[in-house]
Amino acid sequence: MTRVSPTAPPAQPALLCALAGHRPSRPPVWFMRQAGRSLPEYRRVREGIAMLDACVRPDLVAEITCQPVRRHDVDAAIFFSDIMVPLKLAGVDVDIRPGIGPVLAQPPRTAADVRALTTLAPDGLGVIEDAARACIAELGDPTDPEATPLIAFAGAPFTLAAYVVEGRGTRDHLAARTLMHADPEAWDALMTWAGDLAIAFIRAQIRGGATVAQLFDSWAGSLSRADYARYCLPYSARVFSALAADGVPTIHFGTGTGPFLDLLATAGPTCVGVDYRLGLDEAIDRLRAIGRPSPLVVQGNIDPALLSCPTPVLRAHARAVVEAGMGADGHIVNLGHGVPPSTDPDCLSDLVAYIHSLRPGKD
Ligand code: 1CP
Repeated sequence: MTRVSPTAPPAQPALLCALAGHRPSRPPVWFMRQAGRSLPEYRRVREGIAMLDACVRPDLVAEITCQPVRRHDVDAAIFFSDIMVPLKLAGVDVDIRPGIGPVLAQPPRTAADVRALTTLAPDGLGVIEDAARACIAELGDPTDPEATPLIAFAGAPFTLAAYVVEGRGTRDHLAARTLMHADPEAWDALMTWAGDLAIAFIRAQIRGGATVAQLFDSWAGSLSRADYARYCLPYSARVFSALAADGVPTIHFGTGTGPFLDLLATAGPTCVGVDYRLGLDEAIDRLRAIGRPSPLVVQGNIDPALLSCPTPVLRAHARAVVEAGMGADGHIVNLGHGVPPSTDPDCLSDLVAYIHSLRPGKD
């Protein structure tokens, strides 16, 4: 297959350059879950404000979104929100409890419950758009090559549906996996609805100025390849096809999805996020073999556990990840999952500076 020429990348932020399959002058890097619990300035501004209340305050969202950009010099901001926000805006009684995570007051128990739920549409997306616009006021106009791009995100249909059916995060998502087989019709309605919420939530962020979108399928790793292919992939593919029509480059990340990484690519994103369990070189080989995405753009996959290792150990690992990324057309450096809350923020700043100092392939 044709490889995209690494020469003469257009004048645009490093993140967008990599997403177009080019090699910017320095490797772009950002961290999943960079905005949040690892930062003392985050804990300070969130004091006494419930998570889902914080997500509908544009001033606070913009402040928290920009904190890691100011502190770490990362190449992208991720919109501060949560995958549960579109559910909340649709009127679902959901709360995010400290130390637990999302909890639904009344998870649907019958096919009729599912049907009633899927008639709900998000209301108040204007606040999300306003919040994204407030982020852009600090990050810079998206047409400016010096601006820091804002990444929109949403939970993928399966991860949203799993929370809805289970009522909270679980390890094996038993009830969700039961429903897809026991009542494929109810499952189809639930997944189509979850996809619509994801599209609406991301589009509101794009209207406010986000120029990239990432879909998080955090729980997809609990599925077999066959179940993912039949009961999840078509719904995620629908989200990517809607966003492609909007002309926004997209990233598809799933935790523990190494065994079916090719299917994540088949869903149609611009870039595939690789979690820390799979070697980046192996991931690239597998994606090359199927010719998707084209150009081949990957994101990842520094093991978050190494953030607590001595600096030389972390740097050697980060360097190996950057070198492995040279096998793709474009590479966005990131973690292979989110920043652990206990991470020393200085370690992240140091890691960004180190990655920016690397000229992959040269000494
Ligand atoms: O009070 C707090 O500080 C709550 C902690 C917190 C934060 C900071 C939650 C609750 N959500 C968030 C922000 C968040 N969540 C962001 C924006 C910030 C950033 O990434 O920098 C994003 C993208 C998410 C996405 C998210 N929420 C995912 C997908 C990503 C992943 O880590 O796999 C998932 C699964 C959630 C649900 C959720 N929300 C919060 C928690 C603690 C959880 C996970 C709970 C569980 O494991 O069941």
